[in-house]
Amino acid sequence: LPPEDKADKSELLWTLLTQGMENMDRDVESIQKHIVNHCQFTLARTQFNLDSFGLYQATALSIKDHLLGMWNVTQQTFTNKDVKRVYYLSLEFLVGRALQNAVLNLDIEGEYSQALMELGTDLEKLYEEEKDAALGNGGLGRLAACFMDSLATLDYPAWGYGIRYRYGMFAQKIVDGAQVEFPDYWISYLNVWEIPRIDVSYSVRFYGEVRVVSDSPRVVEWVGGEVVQAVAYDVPIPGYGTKNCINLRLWSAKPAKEFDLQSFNQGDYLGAIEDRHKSENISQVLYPNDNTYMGKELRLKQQYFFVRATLQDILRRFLKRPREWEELPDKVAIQLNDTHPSIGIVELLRILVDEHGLEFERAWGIVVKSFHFTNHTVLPEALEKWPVELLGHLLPRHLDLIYDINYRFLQQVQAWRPGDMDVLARMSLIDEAHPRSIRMANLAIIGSTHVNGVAALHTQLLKTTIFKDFCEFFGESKFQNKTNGVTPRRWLHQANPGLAAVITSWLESDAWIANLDELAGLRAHIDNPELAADFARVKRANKVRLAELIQSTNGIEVDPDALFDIQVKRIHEYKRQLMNILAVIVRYLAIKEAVAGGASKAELAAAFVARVSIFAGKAAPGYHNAKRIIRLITAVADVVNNDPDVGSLLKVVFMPNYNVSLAEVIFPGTDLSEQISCSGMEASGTGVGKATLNGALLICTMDGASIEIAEEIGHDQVFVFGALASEVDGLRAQVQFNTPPDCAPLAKAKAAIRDGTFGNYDEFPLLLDSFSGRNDYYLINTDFESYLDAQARADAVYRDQDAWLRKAILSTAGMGFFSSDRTIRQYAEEIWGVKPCPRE
Ligand code: OAK
Repeated sequence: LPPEDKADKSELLWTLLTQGMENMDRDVESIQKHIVNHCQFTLARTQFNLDSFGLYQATALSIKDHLLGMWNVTQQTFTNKDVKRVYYLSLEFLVGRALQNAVLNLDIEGEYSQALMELGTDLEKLYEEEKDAALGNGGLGRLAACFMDSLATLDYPAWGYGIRYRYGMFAQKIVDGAQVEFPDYWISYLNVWEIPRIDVSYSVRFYGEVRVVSDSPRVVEWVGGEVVQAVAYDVPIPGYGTKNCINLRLWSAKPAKEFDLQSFNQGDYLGAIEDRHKSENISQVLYPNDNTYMGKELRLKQQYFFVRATLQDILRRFLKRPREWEELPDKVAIQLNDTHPSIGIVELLRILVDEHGLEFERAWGIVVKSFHFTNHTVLPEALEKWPVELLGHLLPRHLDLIYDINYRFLQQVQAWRPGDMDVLARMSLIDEAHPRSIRMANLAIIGSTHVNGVAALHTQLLKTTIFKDFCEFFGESKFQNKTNGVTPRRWLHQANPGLAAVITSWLESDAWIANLDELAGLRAHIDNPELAADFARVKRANKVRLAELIQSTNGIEVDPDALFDIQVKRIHEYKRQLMNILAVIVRYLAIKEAVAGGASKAELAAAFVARVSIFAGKAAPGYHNAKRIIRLITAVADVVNNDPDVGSLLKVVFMPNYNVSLAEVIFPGTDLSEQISCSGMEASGTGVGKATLNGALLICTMDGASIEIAEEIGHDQVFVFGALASEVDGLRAQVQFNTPPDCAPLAKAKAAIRDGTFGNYDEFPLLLDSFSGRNDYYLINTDFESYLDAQARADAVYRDQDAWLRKAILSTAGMGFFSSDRTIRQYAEEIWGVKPCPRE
């Protein structure tokens, strides 16, 4: 420890702090005392008012104390060794619950379980008391959370940075069959996991004007406007099998002191209070859009607020020792999780030029070397483009700098392709179409050293379509692939203890938890019927658990022996939940026809595999067609589930409020996982990894990560269908100019919707129109028959349970590559240049 820190502390304080940094007692009695202490002294509860939630809080607080001991030493180690750190900047972290994750990562579940049992409660019950931390929408946010787990587990010197939204992802209720949104006030009670750092706070300016201080050399300053404070809240992130514990720093907006003072001095007491509210608005709510961009000023405010605070924090840490600015990229790698934090590129440039007086070119060189950028979508509607006027009003100095960056960049482009005005227009940071806007992806590309996609096909598409010009200009080496992964700790070890135990016993080791490649060892036992029996037993138990949850949330009774066919993810047209429910309608109509034709029970059972079609997912509140799809699913469910002709041959379930905790119950109980996006449109998909890891079979298009998963587990294990990404453009042109008629089964399904079989809702004609004929942008008609065929193949295999189980085992066994540990190692080695830094 640096001796100067010691100077102002007494010897006793110094010694006690040093001893107290870690090694909390892990025996049952100490744990009990620790928990009870928190009940009494942190929560001020007595034996008369201590409920389960209080006990959960006290238990979590005691676990947090363990984490903080580890956290302190970890951070001190990073500082002492002066290592290069990676900073993961993300507007979203979809973490979910933390207690069980921490208990398992610390390998202390046995002790806590016993300690609580003796105190008269059940640890598992306390897990359920925790509210999900839902600071994210879907794939991108959950990926960030998996990455934090892997970064900690692999001992990387990493920090996550995000926003502490007061309202996370909205809670979804289904009212009269339709989605209704409710606010998710997740920190209404004490959030036990966070440490407020009132002393770590930075000011953030908005609006105002740029003043020229001197012309030569040119010096400007940004003054006036509004100033708010960003206050840090730290969340410790434990790794598995390591004593390292890293930090997730979330910023909360508070009124700035100067700002308040001014109002108070003017005697405007109430006005000042109002202004307090205004500034706190910034971190109030997570924007609930997934894969779409909403050009709202408050969202840009959030983005700038976030990067301004984060960069000040990063630079403060960097400047703790005397350094040259050129060393910044040797000590700091900043990863941008999509373009959402990309205004940070301009902010760092501004800090270096305006606040530290660096010459532009020198500063720009340092900036580019420090940043790296991940793209998560090729959907045009998701690419961020901020209107010039809006950005210039909110961040006037940044707009100047964007023009400067663009001017210099376009000169290079011009030299590269003299006279090619089209390429200049395409690569410019400014889209000249009305209203003129800033293309944040272009900014992120030219302001970063590396750009990556999240699956092989996606990266290929980036290089050949939306980022083609840039790839040719900068060369291929700037563009990398980093196929997504998921953390095996949460998605197998925690979510599926039954399967985890089976795997550990067959591999005679639990090394797979930290090294998922070990799963391949299951293949050696593939012909052993006892392994199949173990898999079958665990899957059935997980399906029973899921069936009980369906019974309690939806009031629908489902048969655990039926095939559980599951599509859980955000509702989006490109993901084609609509195609899924249309195929369910086809199945329903076929059952009805068979019954009408006089089929006996036995004949029905021979003709149809009993299925439960399960859906879950949220629609963005303003995304009308997504909401109509939910409406259709619930309408079909109402009819099918109450039709005595159908019985248990088919059930349809829409589970409300899909979130991380629900996913932890759903994936282990999945038989068949639907990954049926229109090819080329799902960048990667991560639910696919979670389901397959848990021994689900895959019905999928050749899209995103499914392609690589099929490769790893063997194409034979997967039910593939549909057009290839390379065929999609041609097929769309065909739909446009030579529209084919609906295939017969699709026509039938549509007719049933139209004739009111599932009720007469205003929504349905609009929904039908949205994908009929020339409007079929997502190629539902094109892929429909091949989808039905894949479903029939799945049914056939399900009838042969031995064959099914063999595929399920091979699916799990082939998932080693899709651990987020592998992904993170690749980022660390191929992009960031950071090395593991285990604690001293
Ligand atoms: C969200 C907002 C804007 C842009 C993209 C997203 C997003 O969540 N994209 C998703 O990212 C996941 C993680 O990389 C991918 O697995 C999904 O395919 C992609 O849709």
